[in-house]
Amino acid sequence: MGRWARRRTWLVTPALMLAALALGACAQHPQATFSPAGPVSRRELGLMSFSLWLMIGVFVAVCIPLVYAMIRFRERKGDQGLPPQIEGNHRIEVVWTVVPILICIALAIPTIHDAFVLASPPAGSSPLVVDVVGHQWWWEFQYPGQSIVTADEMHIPAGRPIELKLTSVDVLHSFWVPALAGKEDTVPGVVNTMWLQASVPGTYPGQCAEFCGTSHSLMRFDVVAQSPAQFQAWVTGMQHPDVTPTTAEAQAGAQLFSQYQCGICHTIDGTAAKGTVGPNLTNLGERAIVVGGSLQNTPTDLAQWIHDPQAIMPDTIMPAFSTLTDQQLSELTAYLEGLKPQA
Ligand code: HEC
Ligand SMILES: [Cu+2]
Repeated sequence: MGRWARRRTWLVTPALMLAALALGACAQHPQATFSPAGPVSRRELGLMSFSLWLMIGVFVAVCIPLVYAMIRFRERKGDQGLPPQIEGNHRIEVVWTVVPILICIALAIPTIHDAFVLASPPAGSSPLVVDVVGHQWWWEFQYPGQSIVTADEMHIPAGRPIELKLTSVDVLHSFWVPALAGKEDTVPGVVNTMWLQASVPGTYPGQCAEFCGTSHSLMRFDVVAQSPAQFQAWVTGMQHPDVTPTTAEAQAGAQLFSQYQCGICHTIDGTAAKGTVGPNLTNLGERAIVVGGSLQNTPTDLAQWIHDPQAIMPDTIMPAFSTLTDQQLSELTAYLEGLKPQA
């Protein structure tokens, strides 16, 4: 590389980096640690910002004397031999030993304090317990107190601590809702715990944060925080599903569902379908997303999924039902979209 080319690289690289930073700051990022939406993530961000500012302080405090020394004590024409050596200067040795120790203590105190605060929900609060199960490549949410099992969308009441007990049925996954809390691994045979809370109702996107195989990047979910009354309505609806098809088309779909034995893998509460290998489809018609948000909950998307799941989620264990005709697919999806709570 010639001298000019090298100089150009020096100019272009930082310019590109600055541009990337500036552009990165433009968009809205709901899935970002920097927009905390609950007490846990807010505390975590506080700790992160505190460390960051402290580090920036250290960086500046080191750079200023460094640059000063480089200029002030640079080699000049006529200099002879080495300048005076100060090795073993006690005062300087003490300063640069004690100051870093103080910095470490300043970092350790809030870190340890917050680690204890975040270890369990606040004393005296009555957290809602949700069991989270990671599967390749979808999330299952069980509400042991309410006898509810669902997938893709974790409904929670806003303003109340949620205690999560996390595990996995296959490989390591990591449960992460950046706006609400830090990550927690899910490990087969082990139950890890964490808690989170959403301050206000809203939909907070989450993502598996541990590489877990082919479709890892598609292993997404939503946390749907609702007002306590809305959440209670959701609970009641999940406990009282209406599984009677209302149209002839949906009726035919219900028959296809049992004929093709979808119930080997799927449960629909209130029917003979009791499989636990795949997501529980109770009240599926109520969900905004399916397949972790890779699809919208529309008849077209559902039909596409049943016809060829591999095209959407490579290596999923859901088999393709490619022999179903378009007519049969719309019957099946009419049945599934009709799965709603009792009116
Ligand atoms: C061998 C087990 C198996 C069988 C049989 C099976 N599925 Fe699935 N199904 C799955 C798995 C696993 C998933 C989750 C895929 C993912 O998101 O990673 C799934 C996902 C789905 C979803 C999306 C659910 C959600 O929560 O996002 C629908 C709808 C669905 N299956 C319908 C059917 C229908 C209809 C049939 C029968 C025609 C069927 N499945 C047969 C395993 C199965
Ligand atoms: Cu995963």
